[in-house]
Amino acid sequence: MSHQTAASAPDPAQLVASFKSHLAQSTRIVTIIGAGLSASSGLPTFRDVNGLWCNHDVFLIASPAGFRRDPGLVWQFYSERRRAALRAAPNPAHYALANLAEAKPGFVALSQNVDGLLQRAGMDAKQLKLLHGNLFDLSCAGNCGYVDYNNFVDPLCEVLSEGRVRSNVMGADVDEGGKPPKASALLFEGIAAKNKKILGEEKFAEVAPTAKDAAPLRELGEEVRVPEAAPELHSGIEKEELPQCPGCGEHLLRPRVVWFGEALPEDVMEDVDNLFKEEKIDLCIVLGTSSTVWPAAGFCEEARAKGARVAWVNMSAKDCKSARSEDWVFLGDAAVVLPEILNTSENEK
Ligand code: BV8
Ligand code: ZN
Repeated sequence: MSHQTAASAPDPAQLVASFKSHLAQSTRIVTIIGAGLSASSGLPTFRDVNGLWCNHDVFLIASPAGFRRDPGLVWQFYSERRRAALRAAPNPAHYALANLAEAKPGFVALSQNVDGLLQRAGMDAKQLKLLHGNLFDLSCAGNCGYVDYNNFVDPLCEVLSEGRVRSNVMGADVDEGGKPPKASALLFEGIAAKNKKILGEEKFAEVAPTAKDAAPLRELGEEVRVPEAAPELHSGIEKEELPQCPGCGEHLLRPRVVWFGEALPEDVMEDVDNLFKEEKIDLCIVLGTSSTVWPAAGFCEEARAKGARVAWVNMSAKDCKSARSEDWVFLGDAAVVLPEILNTSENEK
């Protein structure tokens, strides 16, 4: 773990000590949580997989439009993430936060994560605001009001059973080096479909693309996006094969998560607004997030406006975007950093 304030790199021990003494005096503490918290539990972040799943743009899949267009594909995406989260376990950072919440009644976690690991680490639900929903709650896609909380059934139906989903799942073939995923069969199909359309059947047969054709895509790194071709492809899963809403019997069930373009849960946003309306906030910990998705990306400045000192915990300095000289910046794995900086004597179980 390397520590620094934005300005100069003071002595690390001194930095941890100054953070711990401020933590000890703090009563109202807010932590803004992202996928980095669960990285050490083996769950890939959105960054790790380059924002791609089966070479589909995650932002397209995690959207109402994506669900209307191909609910089968979207359910494959979430079914895989449910399975991965069920198989994962909370890491020491989840427990350190649950302990802090128990020790500090004025602690609130604003989590963008939908994996359920903080709940499994025993964090009190009153102190945990799930900004983007929960993979294990299901609701009616037609909004008839039906909700199935804490549904841990896997697979939810035959068509979503393991192995029925295309070979590579979100981040499945990301090796530890964090290199972006290799071009999948889906991508090859996509390129093929595109070329067949452009060239026509006979000409295409001659020049069908090979793995070599897709190789350059991998080298391009971060800003790679799915080539036009892929969107044409369809999961081939019929609506009848997917989880149906038992409430109205007319619509599909959907994962009760917040998709891009959808508003955050009203009750949660009310709590968040009150949090930033009420009295002073002493400390804001920005944990394992790239601060790219709104409105969560704006909460740090709202906490700062309420007088909070800010501490950043992230693997990459680059993602401690609006860190200021007086902030604490702890660079490293959350599962290592948090237990160390949060274990002030009275917080110890
Ligand atoms: C809305 C649930 C309006 C589903 C998710 C203002 C400006 C620009 C755009 C917008 C704007 N306002 C709204 C938008 C649009 C959009 C948005 O923000 N787009 C972005 C892409 C620019 N926002 C929305 O659409 C929101 N809705 O605005 O509605 C509205 C209002 C009224 C009525 C109707 C509509 C809804 C956004 C929620 C989308 N759902 N998730 C699902 O999970 O599938 S977002 C999803 O992506 C996550 O929940 C999370 O929020 C985000 C990923 O971010 P991170 O968690 O930070 O993960 P990331 O991979 O990016 O980074 C990982 C970090 O961890 C890195 O920093 C890395 O360095 C670090 N790390 C890695 N390993 C470790 C580590 N750190 C420590 N230890 C480690 N081991
Ligand atoms: Zn319904």
